[in-house]
Amino acid sequence: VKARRISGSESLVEALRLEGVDLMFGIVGSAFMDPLDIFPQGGIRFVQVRHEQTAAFMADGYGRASGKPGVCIGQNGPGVTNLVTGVASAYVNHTPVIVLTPTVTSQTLGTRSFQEIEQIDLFSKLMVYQARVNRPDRMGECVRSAFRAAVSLRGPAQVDIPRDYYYGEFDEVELRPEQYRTDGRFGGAPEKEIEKAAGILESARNPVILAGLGAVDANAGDLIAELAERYSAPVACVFGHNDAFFGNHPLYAGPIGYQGSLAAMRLLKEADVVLALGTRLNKFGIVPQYDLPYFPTEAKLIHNSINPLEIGATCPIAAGLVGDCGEVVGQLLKATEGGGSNVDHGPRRERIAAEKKKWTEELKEMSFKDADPIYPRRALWEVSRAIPDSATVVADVGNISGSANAYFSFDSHRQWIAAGSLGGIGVAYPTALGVKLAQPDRPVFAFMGDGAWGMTLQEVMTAVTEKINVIAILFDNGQYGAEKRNQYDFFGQRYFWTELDNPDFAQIARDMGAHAVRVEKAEQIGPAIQEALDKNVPSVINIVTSRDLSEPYRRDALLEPQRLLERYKV
Ligand SMILES: Cc1ncc(C[n+]2csc(CCOP(=O)(O)OP(=O)(O)O)c2C)c(N)n1
Ligand SMILES: [Mg+2]
Repeated sequence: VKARRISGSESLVEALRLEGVDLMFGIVGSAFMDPLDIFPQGGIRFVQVRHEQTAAFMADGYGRASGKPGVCIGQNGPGVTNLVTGVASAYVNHTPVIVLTPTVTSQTLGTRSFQEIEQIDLFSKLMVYQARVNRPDRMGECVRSAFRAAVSLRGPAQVDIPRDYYYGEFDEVELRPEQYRTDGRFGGAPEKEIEKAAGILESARNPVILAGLGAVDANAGDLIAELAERYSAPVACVFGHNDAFFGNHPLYAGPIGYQGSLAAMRLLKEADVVLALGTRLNKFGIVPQYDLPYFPTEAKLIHNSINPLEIGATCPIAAGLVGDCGEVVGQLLKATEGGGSNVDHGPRRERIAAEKKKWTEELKEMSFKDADPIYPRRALWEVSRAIPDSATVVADVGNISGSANAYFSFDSHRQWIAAGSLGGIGVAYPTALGVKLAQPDRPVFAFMGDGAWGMTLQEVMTAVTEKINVIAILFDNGQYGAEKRNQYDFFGQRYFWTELDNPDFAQIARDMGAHAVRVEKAEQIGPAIQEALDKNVPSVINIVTSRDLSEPYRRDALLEPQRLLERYKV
């Protein structure tokens, strides 16, 4: 291949174009104005947000919804520090994201110049890869390395670019992704370990399968279904990954974890073998729910993760399977061919169906309580009935949006984008904007509380200008409910800094150009959602709920206050 004569900016844009990047999220800044000028010719649509935190969340949402890296950028200094929370989110979510951080000129690096901070140090614990371009002709190479890392190590990768390197010319060869990286998929586990795991599976009478992000990443749902059918094993989704298995499958048991499905947890509790697929079995995701300690400590655990550091890290294992979830399930299918005779299939399936039926009735009973305005769980129930099966849902952290866990199931992967392990409020709406750009043909909903909404509502302007038709479902209870719940449990119902004095959010959204309604009766929720779907424009449905609170996120991390000094006694 012949090299072509190219400038620094062109090298950057070409590297992105050849990766197939057609979207970038950020706010204009002089620090990258030169390449920005040629984004259109490079086929890159620059999506202009109102806060760089949104840009990073959008890149995470885009990455999670598409499997391809999202790309974000910010002005050196403040634009880059504004990216941090979204990047942290992508890091803990294992999302491939490219973070471009323009920096001060190479002549002034390290002189505490205007808008200079140590951007490499700043992100050192939040990236799977970092490179500072150290000469213009290495621009493209650094970008390619970032993609290689983001795709194969699953996380954010940073390219720090001194802003004088957009200029100057050099020769560069055109390289396509298949020439410098793989698609990031890894192989299966060693045969010896597979044999061991197969033997354990064969010995089981009540095996239960848990599925996590690895199943989504590997698109392994159908293979998992095949294995589940062989053993009539219920499949539960681990916390935060309700789309790791399919709601329309008879062996789907529901999600475990915070306010999840009691059917799934009761079935898991009596498992003699647990096959955990594509998950790290994070402790937070298996703490007791509804007063039920449900994780079976006596069961034999077969643990699969793509990351060897996660295997056996939280629960003792009987077998560990390092490898791609899809590959490993394929290996297990082969190794157990003709198996499954140890299980009483008929009674087992009846039991699973009965547990699911019982839980649906219990959930309905928990939801149908009279309140004025709407009881929060009633709102969740109505929303779950009104949104179409094809929808993707992005949920925030919060007492109400968190309790959405048990109300929604999905028939394909990448339809449930939870708040993620960082656990920040205000993630859902910006993440959903990125999700919608990755899945333009699906209706995309974002659930969040009024506290979360206060952090992100300015992005309705982004949705309107960029025509990103996300439907925001705002559960407005006039409080930081999840934290208020802790004050109820641990602080003698003294409520401090958890009250919110809200404006008319629907009116504000209309002023920003969105379709918005305020809903105060449960019966209005379904029609309001239908109307927003029909209009297909950026929409905000402000559901006013009562102040009733569901369970706290955790009871294990707070204690009764100790006040020894007179001054601090209540
Ligand atoms: C960025 C961030 N700040 C603060 C917190 C602590 N926090 C957790 S839940 C919560 C309250 C959420 O209130 P809201 O969004 O209104 O939802 P609700 O609990 O009322 O349903 C807060 C402040 C957090 N998780 N993330
Ligand atoms: Mg609230």
